[in-house]
Amino acid sequence: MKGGEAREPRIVGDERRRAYLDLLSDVIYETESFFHEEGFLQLLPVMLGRSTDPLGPDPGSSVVKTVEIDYLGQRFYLMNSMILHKQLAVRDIGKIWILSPNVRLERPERAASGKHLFEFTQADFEIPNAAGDEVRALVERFFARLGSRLRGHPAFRSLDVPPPSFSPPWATYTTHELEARYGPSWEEPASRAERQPFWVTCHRREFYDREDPERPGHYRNYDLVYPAGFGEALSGAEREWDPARIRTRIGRDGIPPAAYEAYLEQADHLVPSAGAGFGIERLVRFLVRAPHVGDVQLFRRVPGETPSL
Ligand code: ASN
Repeated sequence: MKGGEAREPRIVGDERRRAYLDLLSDVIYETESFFHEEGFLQLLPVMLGRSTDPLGPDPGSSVVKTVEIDYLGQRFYLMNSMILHKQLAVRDIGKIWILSPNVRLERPERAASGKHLFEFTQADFEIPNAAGDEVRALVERFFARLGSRLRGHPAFRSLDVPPPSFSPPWATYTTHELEARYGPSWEEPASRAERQPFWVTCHRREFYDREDPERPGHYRNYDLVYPAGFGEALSGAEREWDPARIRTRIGRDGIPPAAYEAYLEQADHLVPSAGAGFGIERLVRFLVRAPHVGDVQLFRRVPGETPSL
């Protein structure tokens, strides 16, 4: 750089991105204070585990691979999510939550969705002996409180974006209803059609989501979807805790049991629980109406892009 030339704020970029980061910081603060007020114990994240979330079968998931690391003769996996650790932790601790960094090596085509990152942070929580209704009510309280706390945030004025106005309780649909209305790729059209976030229940996916014992083929899980085309906000479920059923589901999903040996060894000690996780970056992207979720990251982690550092 020649002397006297104006230095561009190369990492932050422009004023818009600075406003995104200001809001992000306050979203983290409000998330932390909400979970503390609700009596959750905050745990520090785990990044390497002997088992991690398989992220499938789930039509929404497209990871190329789970990162494996061999260290001192042991095999570790980089966290896709801390779901399995959450399930073990709730038994002894009670209500827990974690700001959990997740690495998900998505296919490059996923960049076009506007909502996929190969590294992001989720607010991940779990409640022992809870039902899905309790979790959904908690999430609605979170959004209502967040909306009122952030309404006067200067970022909305400087970005010329309307401040959030969340008015739960929100509509609930089943995946079957949405598939019938919009076809198998229902998420985007359904999200575009709604003005408030909405719940979608009954997805066929990972072994840790509970299958309804009274209605096989139906699942006691739920996603929250943002309106205006912003797509999935949160995913969660009542959990499967019966070790025999977990083994059957792992077999049915064609997942190599060796990657779940450590988890299965402890599966006899699982207790019923329910929880969920929501991506912090997706939440901020929705609040500021950013074109891509990577825009709210200081160091973008968009599939197929080369990061600055
Ligand atoms: N955090 C999610 C849950 O609690 C799992 C995930 O991120 N895949 O269900």
